[in-house]
This record gives sequence, C-alpha cells and structure tokens, in this order.
Amino acid sequence: MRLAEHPHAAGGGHGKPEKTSSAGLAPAAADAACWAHMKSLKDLDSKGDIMRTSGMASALIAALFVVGDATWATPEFFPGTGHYYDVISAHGVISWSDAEVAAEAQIWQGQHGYLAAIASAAENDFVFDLSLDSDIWHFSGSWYQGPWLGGFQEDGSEEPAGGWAWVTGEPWSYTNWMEGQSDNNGPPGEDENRLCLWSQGMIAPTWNDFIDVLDPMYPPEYGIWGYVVEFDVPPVPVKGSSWGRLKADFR
Ligand SMILES: [Ca+2]
Ligand SMILES: [Ca+2]
Repeated sequence: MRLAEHPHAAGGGHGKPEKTSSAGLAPAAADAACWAHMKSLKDLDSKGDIMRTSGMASALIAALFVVGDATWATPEFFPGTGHYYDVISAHGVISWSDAEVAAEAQIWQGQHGYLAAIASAAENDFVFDLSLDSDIWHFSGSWYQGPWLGGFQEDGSEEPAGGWAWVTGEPWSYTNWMEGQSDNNGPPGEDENRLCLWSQGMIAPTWNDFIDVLDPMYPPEYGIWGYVVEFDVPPVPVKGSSWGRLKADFR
C-alpha cells in the first residue's frame, strides 16, 4: 500500500493541521478516505481477489491460534527495575483491553502481571529487545507494529496528547513517542487512546497511540498482535528479629 494511503501518513497527522495530505485532501477527509480504503482492501481480500499473501498469513495465524496456547516463556529479569517481563504473542489481533485482562491473568512467583509501565529508556530498550524474539512485530504496509504497553489515555482527556497514564498509577514521565505521536489519528469517530510500540522505516522502540479495538473489517495487519507483561517481585519475607536469625543460624 502506498504510504500516503495509510491514515497515519496523511498530511503529517493532526499535529500539523494546516498542511494538506499528498492527495490534496484536508487531513480529516484524508483519514476517512484512508480507513475506507483499508476496508475495501479487506473486502477484496476476503473474496480472494487480491492480497494473497495477506490471506495466507491470516490462515497461518488462524492455524496457530487453534494449535497453540499463548506462547509465553520464562519471564526475564531486568535489574534496572528489579521486575520480570514477558512478551506474549496473541497469534493474531488482540485489543488492548483483552491484552490487559490476559496480562493480569499471568502469574509469576505468586505475582499477577500487568501491561508493562515504562519509566526509562533502559526499561524501554529491555522490553523492546525481548519483543524481537516474538512473532508480534509486523509490517502494516507503512508501519512496523509491535506489542501493547500499559499506557492509556484517561476518559475525557484533551486530544491529541493529554491525560496519558500507566495502568499501575505510577507517574507518566518518560516517553518515547514516534515523531508526530500521539496524534489521535484513528478511524472516523474513534479515539486513539492506548499505547503500543510502533515505528517507521525500521523496527524501533518508539511509541504510538492507537485504537483499543480494531474493527474486524480491517486487515489483521493493521492490528496489534501481542503485549508486554511486567511482574513485580514477591514481597521479601520478614525474617524476624536478629535473635531469631541467630537461633536459625545455630540450629
Ligand atoms: Ca487520543
Ligand atoms: Ca497515533
């Protein structure tokens, strides 16, 4: 697909509303045209007329989904936070909300997981490196789309970039937005209010705001295919008094 036909490419996004897209449309009009164009591609795809590669990929995804449980490896320890992380493929499109539920269902060392909350470049890079071993990253035709992270925009936030928060409630401080993001440049009538790894030109640990639920009328390539889970470490057991430890040492 040509770059200019993808919604996020049109007119440089909402950050520069004075510009028109390469198609000569105002950005809002271009967005509507682009999302409609993607739907038409999906319709053709379902008839088997075009995008055979995409169709094969969809079949493969479906097969994997039937065969496989969610792939999750032993979570990896990151000394910078003292937490553990896992990157989990959904073997197909998953909404941010479903990913959040799935993350919280994971248990490691007695701790429930959550969608990762990123507080530093080092943590972001660690999570990104982990994600490269998954089959989550894919090319939409214009963008490289990685896993969901635990960032979201609170209801009623000022668009396009206000009110970002982490699922953990920790402060929103470090960010690594791709240039021009967050732009709230979703399909007509839908806000982009959930966070994922997303990049242009090459796979990179930059961020994008994206819609929570991708309407199945769009090709799966436009969705997000997995998520990053973070686990706190168990509370350190209280060892008791020094006298208790002394007794234990001599037992
Ligand atoms: Ca938004
Ligand atoms: Ca966006």
